[in-house]
Amino acid sequence: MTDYSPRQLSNALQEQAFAAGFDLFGVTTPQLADGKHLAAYRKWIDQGCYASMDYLAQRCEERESPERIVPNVQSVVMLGMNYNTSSRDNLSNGRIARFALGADYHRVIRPRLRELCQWLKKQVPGSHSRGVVDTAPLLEKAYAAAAGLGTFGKNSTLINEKFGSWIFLAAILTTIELPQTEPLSEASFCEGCDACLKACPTGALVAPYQLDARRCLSYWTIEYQSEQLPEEVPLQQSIFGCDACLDACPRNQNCPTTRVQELQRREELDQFDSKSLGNPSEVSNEELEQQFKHQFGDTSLVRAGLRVLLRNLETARVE
Ligand code: B12
Ligand code: SF4
Ligand code: SF4
Repeated sequence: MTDYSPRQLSNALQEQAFAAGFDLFGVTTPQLADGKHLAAYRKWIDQGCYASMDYLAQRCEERESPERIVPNVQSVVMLGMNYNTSSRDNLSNGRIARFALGADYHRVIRPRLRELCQWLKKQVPGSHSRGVVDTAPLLEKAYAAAAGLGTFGKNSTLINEKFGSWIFLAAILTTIELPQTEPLSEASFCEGCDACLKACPTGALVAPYQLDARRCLSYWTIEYQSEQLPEEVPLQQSIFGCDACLDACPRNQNCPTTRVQELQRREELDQFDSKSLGNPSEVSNEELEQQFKHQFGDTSLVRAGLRVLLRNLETARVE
């Protein structure tokens, strides 16, 4: 066991995290000091804004108590990883959101979190830490704001002063007590601006800080799994995810690009279409699937799956 003070331990953990490719680090308490987040979440669920993402409604209570994720949790360490790639051009067959141009971020982040938890265990034997990225019922943006990683933008993303919205969030819940970092002042980023609300092609940002997933193209192109999209969904050029409200944000211009190798833009995505996987009239569905997994198996595209992507490609309007 290393004889660190809580402050030294926190500094050393930050160093480990930065060496592992994270760019932002902060610590907050398990109970959110700002009650509006949980209230807003409940309202969001009650109003049905989660669309068909039932897992968000099912584990509603757990979001109020991270104790249920890690018993006796004392600190929530929030981490941010810059995923910005060089500015995104239109792909030849539509648009893939920037977060999905490299490897699937879950694959990139999870092993790094595991290593950090192991490192913590070595420093404080008997402690327990768990890393989460999306999978646990945790309001990641609210915790990141509380830990001072950035503030909420009206587009509902967490925005950092240097990296803009182009950051993935992850958390380590730990039984170790670590000194907290300070939140930033809330309203500063968005004062006098509503560019994201104007840019959203579907009116999914129904009010500042409020996104209705039933209107959001990110939801329709990734999460909605049915054979056909409803006719009224204006896919425009989106084939996977949507960045319109991020691209429009003055905070998201000229941000540094990621230093994580796996998150670099994958060139083969520029040519992504059904033909790049093989001529559908010549190859079986099974071969097409295999080819898709072979080429894109480590990217986020597999979350939607080939069938949904082909549906989107067929529906998207390419200019
Ligand atoms: C479900 C989900 C979605 C859904 C719903 C999005 C949403 N805004 O909630 C869909 C599929 C649409 C989606 C889309 C995207 N997602 Co998503 N998604 C999630 C997930 C799994 C849960 C989010 C959640 O709990 N939403 C519930 C609602 C109630 O939360 P909310 O909209 O943020 O509402 C808060 C604010 O309204 C705030 N609030 C209320 N009133 C007020 C008033 C003021 C003044 C303020 C300041 C705040 C405030 O309180 C609410 C609760 O905190 C998180 C991971 C996680 N576990 O947190 C990733 C996450 C939010 N997604 C992420 C990403 C990258 C995206 C996309 C950019 C992907 C893309 N390009 O297509 C888009 C962005 C769309 C957008 N404008 O938000 C990142 C965001 C990183 C960041 N910098 O913020 C996350 C954190 C994943 C990660 N681990 O990095 N996503
Ligand atoms: S991701 Fe696209 S559809 Fe969803 S709120 Fe932002 S601009 Fe609107
Ligand atoms: S576009 Fe303007 S209002 Fe929207 S998040 Fe960015 S700064 Fe805030």
